[in-house]
Amino acid sequence: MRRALLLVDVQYDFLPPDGALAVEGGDGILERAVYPLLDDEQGWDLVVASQDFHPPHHISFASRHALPPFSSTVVVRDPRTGRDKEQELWPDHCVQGTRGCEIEEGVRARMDRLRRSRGEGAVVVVQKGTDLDLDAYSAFSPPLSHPPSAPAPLTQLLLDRGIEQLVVCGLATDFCVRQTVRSALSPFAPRSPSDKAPWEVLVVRDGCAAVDAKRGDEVLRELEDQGARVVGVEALLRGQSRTDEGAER
Ligand code: VGL
Ligand code: ZN
Repeated sequence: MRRALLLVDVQYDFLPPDGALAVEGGDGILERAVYPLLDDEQGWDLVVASQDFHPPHHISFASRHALPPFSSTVVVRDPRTGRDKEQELWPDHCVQGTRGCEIEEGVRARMDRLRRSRGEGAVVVVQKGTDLDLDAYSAFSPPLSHPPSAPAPLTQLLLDRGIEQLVVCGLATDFCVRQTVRSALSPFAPRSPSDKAPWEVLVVRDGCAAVDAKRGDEVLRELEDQGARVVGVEALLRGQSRTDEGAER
């Protein structure tokens, strides 16, 4: 079975101690789940890391609207649909070229090691939220410049590599992980919403951390209801989630 690991937004701005939008317990997922999953022995056919990658004055920054972060939302026009929508407001975060935008160095070092041992194409970084006036929580969200009729770049990558199981972990459970998993479960929506994903989607319970911990637990239940499998990292590392292998190795 061809398997891919998808690391969502493991960037300094989402990590304690000094990320602009630090997720409580976000640093705990590194040693517990992310680093062990990036061990060469895990044998991923593909590792993808998403990177929240905003220009200065991004639409999701409270500062742009002269409002306080977290406390409120604003109604903005979605440049894709032309319709109004609610936009959550965040502190300035993951601004292109800043340290906060960088993928955490332990993750980067392990991705570099995998590139050396398995080839350049074995590790791919996908940037999102790059359009000034459009936010993107999902790693599958294409930039505005992408042809609307074409599959999202990440969907196309997973199809090209023949991926059959996608394992997701990262930050934050209640925002970017949630939307990424929802996209992964319906990769052809809204064009062909009934076309099922050609891959199984697993979410690593203890490989994620939420902005709001209680909400994070609700989100995991929601994702399970929608067809994702929620697994613990221990079982995953032991290979018990590889449906084409014996339970024990
Ligand atoms: C995220 C808020 C704003 C995330 C990104 O990675 O979950 N949250 N931008
Ligand atoms: Zn963001």
